[in-house]
Amino acid sequence: MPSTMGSTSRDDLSRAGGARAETASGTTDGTTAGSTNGGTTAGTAPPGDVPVRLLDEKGVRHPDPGLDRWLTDVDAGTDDARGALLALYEDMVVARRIDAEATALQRQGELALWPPLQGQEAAQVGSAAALRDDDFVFSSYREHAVARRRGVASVDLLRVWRGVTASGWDPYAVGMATPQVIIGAQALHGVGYALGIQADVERGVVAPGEGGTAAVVAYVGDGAMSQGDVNEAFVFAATWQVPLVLFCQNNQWAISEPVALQSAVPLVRRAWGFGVPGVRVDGNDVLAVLAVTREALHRARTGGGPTFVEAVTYRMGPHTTADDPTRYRDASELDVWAERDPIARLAAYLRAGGLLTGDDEVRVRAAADAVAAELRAGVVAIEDPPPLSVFDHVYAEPHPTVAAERAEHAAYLAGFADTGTTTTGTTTTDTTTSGEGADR
Ligand SMILES: Cc1ncc(C[n+]2csc(CCOP(=O)(O)OP(=O)(O)O)c2C)c(N)n1
Ligand SMILES: [Mg+2]
Repeated sequence: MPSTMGSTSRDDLSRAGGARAETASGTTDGTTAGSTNGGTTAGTAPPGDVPVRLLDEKGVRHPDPGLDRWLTDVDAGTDDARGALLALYEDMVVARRIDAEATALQRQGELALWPPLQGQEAAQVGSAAALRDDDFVFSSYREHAVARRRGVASVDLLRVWRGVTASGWDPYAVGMATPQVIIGAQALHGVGYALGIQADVERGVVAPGEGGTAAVVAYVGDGAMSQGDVNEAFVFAATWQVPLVLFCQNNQWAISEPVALQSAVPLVRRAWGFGVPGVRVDGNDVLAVLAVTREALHRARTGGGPTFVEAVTYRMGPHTTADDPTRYRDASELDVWAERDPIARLAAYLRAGGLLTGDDEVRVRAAADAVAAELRAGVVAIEDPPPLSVFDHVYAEPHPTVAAERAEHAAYLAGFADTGTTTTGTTTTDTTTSGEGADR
């Protein structure tokens, strides 16, 4: 095989990815506001490839009967409606502030790693705002704003990334599983949970609430769409018609691989091939995201089965703090997407309607700074767990291999210690310092 073949075609695709990133949101010509799908976001025919949108890049609101009917609360023009809109704005600002603080904490050695969400605030806040308390979320590692909206305390968002625990929160307390790092696995977990909801209702274990049953949202990335797990999840979800929303944040990149490498067609078209209705939405428009997610959840709750949402957005930062995106993407791409910033867009809309005053902006900024300060103080105060506690929860029951590895590591650690007391795990009682392993 010619040795240049792979790299040549890969470069071509990379460029295609850049071009697609430029056109994917369809926001350059200003013609795409509103639904392109006859007023319904996921009907019987495949939707267009142009994302549906309610707020254009300048923050101008374009009416759309098909989507507007899901937004009567935020459109009502009442104090409550203004409060709801400001809450969306504040959640996005605070999410970005937490993200910046976490990135700084990683740079200062307080976190091992951090996957930034900057640019994806509208996709996350808008979709999470559509959820009920009894719904359940399965996410990847980047959905910090979703977790916060579910009720996860800010400092708990960072525990895993400090390397001190396997889960920063109790999934059942907030209705959101521990973030998944195995790409796409959470799509199958979501299908399984949704099957459980279905079974509980069918057997009368749980009665549907007002507006229908609980539902599941599983968040995946554009890269995850190439994983077997996600494709299997589509098959099961469609076959069993489970109450699931598969929410894809197409942020244009899977680490250094552009979305054009994952799919020759818009990702949303894949869903229809599985028999799952799909909608492509401007992921930087929080109102459109809220509307399409509400519609999808309504379908799920009322026996209409799964829906796929492709939220077209952009990862403004690196994949993680261990990544350097300047090695694989043009700075010009960032300029294009900066013009589509989700927070600036909502702010422009609110300001134009007199819904966001200067005082409001000062208050929101102060609230975000307070969250960041509390976060920093909380994170640096986290104590390291005993090193051997890493073995405690590998299996629920004792396991000989884990026990052997644990003993070996205890002996190794003892070689460094004056006393054995600092190296013991939470379940060990052996604090002796035999000196064994000191020469390893
Ligand atoms: C099964 C599996 N394969 C590969 C990886 C390595 N990996 C980590 S993140 C990532 C890219 C994921 O991209 P995408 O799904 O678009 O999500 P994003 O990071 O953009 O949010 C890969 C390949 C992994 N974690 N799991
Ligand atoms: Mg991606």
